[in-house]
Amino acid sequence: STKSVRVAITGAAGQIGYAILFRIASGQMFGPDTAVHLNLLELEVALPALEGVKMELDDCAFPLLQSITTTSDANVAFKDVDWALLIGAFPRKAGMERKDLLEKNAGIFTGQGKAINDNAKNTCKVLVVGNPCNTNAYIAKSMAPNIPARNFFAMTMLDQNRAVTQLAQKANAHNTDVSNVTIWGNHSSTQYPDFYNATISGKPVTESISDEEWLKGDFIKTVQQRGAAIIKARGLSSAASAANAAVDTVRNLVTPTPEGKHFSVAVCSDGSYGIPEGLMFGYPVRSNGEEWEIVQGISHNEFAQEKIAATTKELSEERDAVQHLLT
Ligand code: NAX
Repeated sequence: STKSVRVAITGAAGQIGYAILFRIASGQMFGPDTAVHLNLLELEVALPALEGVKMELDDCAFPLLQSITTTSDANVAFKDVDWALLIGAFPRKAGMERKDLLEKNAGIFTGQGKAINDNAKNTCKVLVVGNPCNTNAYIAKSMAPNIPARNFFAMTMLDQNRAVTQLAQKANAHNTDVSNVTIWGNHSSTQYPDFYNATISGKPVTESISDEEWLKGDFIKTVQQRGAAIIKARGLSSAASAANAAVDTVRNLVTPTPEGKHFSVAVCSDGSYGIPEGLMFGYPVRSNGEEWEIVQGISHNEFAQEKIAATTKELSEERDAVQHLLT
């Protein structure tokens, strides 16, 4: 018998949903030997559109795709799932304060955290993409005591991929030459894309790119503001690249990480690098295909320490803003 995985995807009729479902169903997320069951959750108003997406999935006749469930009931969507990809979220509207955005989304992620707790396998893994993704993951984790805290993740891989390509282009290298770029902290404009500990063709980035002012300035700013630049150019936020990063994140977690390499994902802090325990913090992580660990022993200069302090402060404030809702 072949292996199979049951995956819930929320916001499945949205932009990222439209880009990710076909990649999951084709085997790009769980590999060519794993059959896939899709549990698709949407708001009731989006169920007709979701039906159209289901028709297109049917029309691909994917060999690995075993079943498609569409629903607006979170208890149905998370029933017996091995993975939950939480993509649907309340979008930021013009004039909305960050606090309003946090509270709007807290409503969604407390409910989904409970529904995961009550219905998913207790080995379920949860990747949050919907923004603010670190704190949404913190909320879902807090509401799901039956699921180990280490099974919750928030996505910083799109930021890593953006950073890798910026470094490669600057150094006239290929993106496969760039390794071990870590996105520290929040998936937000306070993130710290760590170039000091990254390498190009096995050597420190600063050997290939001597312009350290560019690295400390425009490079970081470009990565931090890439989302806004995409919106400006396309009129819509990043979708295919976000879906690609979610595929990368899950693959990185379910595949042994090559020796000497690591990748970026936000996980529940155990206090590593002085970050408050429990925060969903972007770290360098390695996996053995089953379990993951935070890479230890990376050193940070004063510049990096300041950046990490700023993103830690922002995440602590986000946590404090939603804490009263987690009962
Ligand atoms: P869309 O607005 O295209 O799609 C979101 C979908 O979620 C909609 O179809 C909506 O009906 C659905 N939805 C809303 N509330 C729901 C709920 N309670 N249950 C189920 N479905 C619900 O957004 P899209 O472009 O797909 O982006 C989705 C989220 O990803 C946004 O929050 C966005 O900010 C976030 N992103 C996160 C990124 C990251 O790197 N972590 C990058 C890309 C993206 O910006």
